[in-house]
Amino acid sequence: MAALLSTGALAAPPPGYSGNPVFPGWYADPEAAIFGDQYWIYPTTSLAYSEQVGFDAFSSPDLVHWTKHADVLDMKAIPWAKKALWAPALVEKGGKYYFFFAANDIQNDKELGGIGVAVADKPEGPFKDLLGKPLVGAFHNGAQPIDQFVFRDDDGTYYMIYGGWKHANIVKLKPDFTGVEPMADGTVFKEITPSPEYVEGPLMFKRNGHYYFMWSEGGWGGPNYSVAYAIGDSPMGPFKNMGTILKQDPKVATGAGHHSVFHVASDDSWYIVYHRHPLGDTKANDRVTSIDVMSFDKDGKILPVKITNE
Ligand code: FUB
Repeated sequence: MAALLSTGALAAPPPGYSGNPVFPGWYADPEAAIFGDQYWIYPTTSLAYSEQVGFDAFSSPDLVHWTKHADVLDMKAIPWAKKALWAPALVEKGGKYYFFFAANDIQNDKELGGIGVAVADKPEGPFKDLLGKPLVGAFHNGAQPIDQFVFRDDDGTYYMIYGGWKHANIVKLKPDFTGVEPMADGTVFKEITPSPEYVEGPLMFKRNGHYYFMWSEGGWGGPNYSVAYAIGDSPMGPFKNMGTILKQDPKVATGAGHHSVFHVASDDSWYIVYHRHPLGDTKANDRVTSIDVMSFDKDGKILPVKITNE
């Protein structure tokens, strides 16, 4: 998602700002966005593929009190989708809200599927499919078309970074989000897998002129799922691997990963929003959404995140 950077209107939440998980229910792959004076989280409804047929969203003025918006994008509004709606990415552009999602299982079921985009007039929807077909509907460079993240660079170019199955690609989006177009070097699907450990869940932001590329690694659904990052001077890399910054704490929760980030511009505070498994619960889809503080050292390195129940 590209909307993680606030315009400065929001104040940072007070210390001890929340309680983890931040809202009840099995919700994974949380997308963090700031629209106007509200924080938003758009998660995957974490159920079996056949039951992942819609998305709820949550809004908050303060990262403490959350309002649920049920069914903001329903599978009925996506003619080509049959199941497995995954991993939202949200962008506001020109007064419209764009909801990128993945649908169906092209890997196992060999059916039409992949990354789609829906549009609405409000952050709470209702969102409707924009294209009538996937935006990216096939494997390229070995990357499964899931887990898309939309990054807006300073020049106004929108890139989509995506990929499961241990490969990550970057594509340049057309300005109206109806497709992809070649990048400066003529490439359409450029592989930027940052590490042999990369699994899925990419995210990018820019800070002090550097591009931070984050991702999830470790076993899917397992206790060692974690988040690592790299830094580069361009969205296309090359990237220097900086290591793991979010992982399980056997006293708090396991399988912490597939995250996104809130940046509160008014005081330059950062929060990581991620899913994790409750202690003692080993079911892969039993995932809850949590928020913790993310901070940087003086050289711009991300410090290891302390996961909490606060
Ligand atoms: O929620 C479905 C899948 O689980 C996502 O696509 C992956 O990133 C993993 O979190």
